Amino acid sequence: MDKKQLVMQFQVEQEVVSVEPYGSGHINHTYLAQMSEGKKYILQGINTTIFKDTDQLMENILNVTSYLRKEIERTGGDPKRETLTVVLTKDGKSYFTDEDGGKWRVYEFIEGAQTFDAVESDEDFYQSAVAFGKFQAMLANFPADTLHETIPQFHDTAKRYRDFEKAVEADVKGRAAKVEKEIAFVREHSGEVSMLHDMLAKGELPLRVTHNDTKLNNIMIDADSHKAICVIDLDTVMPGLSAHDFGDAIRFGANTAAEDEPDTSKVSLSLKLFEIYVKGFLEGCGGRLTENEIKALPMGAKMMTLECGMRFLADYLEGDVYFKTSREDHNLDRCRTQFALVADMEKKWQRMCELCK
Ligand code: ADP
Ligand code: GN1
Ligand code: MG
Repeated sequence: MDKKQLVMQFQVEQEVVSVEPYGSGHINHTYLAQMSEGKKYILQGINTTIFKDTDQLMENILNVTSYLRKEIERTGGDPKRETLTVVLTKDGKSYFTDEDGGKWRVYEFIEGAQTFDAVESDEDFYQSAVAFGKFQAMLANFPADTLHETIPQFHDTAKRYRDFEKAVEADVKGRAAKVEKEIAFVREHSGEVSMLHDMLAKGELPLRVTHNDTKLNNIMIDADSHKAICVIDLDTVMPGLSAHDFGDAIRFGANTAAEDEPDTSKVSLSLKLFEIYVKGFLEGCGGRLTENEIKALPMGAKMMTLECGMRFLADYLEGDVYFKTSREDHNLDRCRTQFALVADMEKKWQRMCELCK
């Protein structure tokens, strides 16, 4: 079905004029729909290879956004701009299934705000930290047992490591020989992959409702006030660790190079941005984090970076089937930046820990 027709399956206002690819997410297929009198919508083709149960996925998103909407109203905010609004289909469903089985959803477009693929100002990064911290704080009393696990063991780094080893073993594309150095790097770190989950198992870290994909382009920054107004990409909101939300944001935002920079000499951890994010995140969490959680923040940054690197490398070995790629060796470049960042974090480890005190 043509994209314009898809948009018209939903309870939209005005006639659709154009539908164009939009954004730089790695997972879903995102389009901007322009309507006849200026209104806009986001149309998304849901990646059903990754999110296998669309009913459960959309139930999570409806539950989380309606909970947030009430919290935002209660505290005097504007729920139309501060959380995602799902537009239902004409027959009242949260998504539409096309004739090929493709699943589509529509969101209200958040006007006057934008996402960034790199930090352009310290203040914006600080604001994004406050907003992700606040997101977690707002969901502190959300009934976690009503959430479906949209991707099982999403940030179970030890499981990611086992999956990685399976990909090396299978070597379906015959690429393993080319990446011996990277494989060795992962193996050198295998002793650390279960540290945070072990702390969770021992009751040293609490399980919270977390976002789990806190990269900078999953937050909308207001064009006028430069405040981070809305956390988006809610597909992976699940019970998780605060250190992971903190860490994934550092992995992406406090790297001095892009996630897919081919020249790894440009990669390093900006301690300045790290410090800014610590401050903003703790402020946003509003004093909720325990002493152990604060101590675990540097480990969260390192593990999210290592885990993401392993995932990129496993995907490279499996033939680039998970993350969207737009050039040859794209996943390999991505994995190399992540490992260079882990190595730089190790050099700066003491300072990172001091900054979290
Ligand atoms: P993915 O899971 O593929 O990362 P996202 O949900 O993050 O998909 O969407 C991709 C991009 O589309 C975002 O980074 C953002 O720029 C844009 N976007 C998504 N939802 C909205 C929205 N409701 N309003 C405005 N822009 C949006
Ligand atoms: C994916 O959807 P997107 O592009 O925001 C991925 C994250 C990775 C990230 C790496 C559901 O995030 O886990 O950290 O790419 N999301 C999923 O850039 O796997
Ligand atoms: Mg995204």
